[in-house]
Amino acid sequence: TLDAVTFGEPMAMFYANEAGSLDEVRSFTKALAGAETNVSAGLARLGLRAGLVTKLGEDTFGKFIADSLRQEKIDTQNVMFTKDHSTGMLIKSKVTSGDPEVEYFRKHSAASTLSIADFNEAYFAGARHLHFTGISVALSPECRDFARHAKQFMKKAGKTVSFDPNLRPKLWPDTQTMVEAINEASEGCDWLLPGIHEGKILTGYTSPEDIASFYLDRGTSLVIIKLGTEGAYYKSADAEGYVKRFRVDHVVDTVGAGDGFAAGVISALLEGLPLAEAVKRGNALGALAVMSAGDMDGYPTRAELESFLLSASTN
Ligand code: KDG
Repeated sequence: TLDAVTFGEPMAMFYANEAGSLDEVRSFTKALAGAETNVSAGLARLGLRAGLVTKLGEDTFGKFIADSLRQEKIDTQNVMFTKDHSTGMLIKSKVTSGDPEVEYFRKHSAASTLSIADFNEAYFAGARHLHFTGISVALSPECRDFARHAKQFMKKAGKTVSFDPNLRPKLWPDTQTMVEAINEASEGCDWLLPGIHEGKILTGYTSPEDIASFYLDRGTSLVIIKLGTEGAYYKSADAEGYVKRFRVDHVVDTVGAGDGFAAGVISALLEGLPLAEAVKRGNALGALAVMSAGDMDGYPTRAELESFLLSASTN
């Protein structure tokens, strides 16, 4: 059995080795990316059994991804291949502050063809928990149906479900379509993990308290809002609070922090840790993630997490 299953689009990523606009950069490093992939890698490094469900093209990037997933000890038994579509990829710029520029090459990718016909009940039934994100919902109508089906299947089976909105406006025709689809996807999920900026776009409210209440009123049992340098805020029916971020002296790259946060929170909640401790672990993985260039390079093993928690400062 698996501790957690997720589905989505792993991608080959090329991140710039030098600052500058993407068309001018000449040297890139190849790495594994994709929000759900990052979360499963984060869970696997902490020793949890995590499975990723996806479709890859029968091409070089597909092979690279399949090999990388195995190296990360992510379960690949439900990774499928197709001849008819290519594996997605992206390029990412290097910045000295703020978020990098990202360009996708993923239209009609193999992963975007994941459909209900591919849904493997036995595989999902073998997992304790489902995590998914708004990126999978954005990829295609087939993926959106797959997401709805997976969520309903896991809920019926009495499992927990977590959802990270992961708003990617570039993947949507317009804001209203995005907001409606993401709010629909969040319905019925147990744990919701939006960033504060995403929460504002999705609910129209500005404070973490109001954003959390919006979703609690609609049936979510726990909302955890990522506040960047302010840490995170959590709210459930009977508890709420702020948890401070860890101090980071030098931010190298912010991408992958939210996925690290999700892996930290999910692993801790599955282990039965108290809410505030789970959020703290999320903050720890987020902090470790921003200190390196790849999405997941900074995600810790269990031992690295423990030593970080002993030495890190929240001042
Ligand atoms: O969350 C990190 C992702 O943004 C990155 O790995 C690429 O999956 C990706 C996406 O669709 O933006």
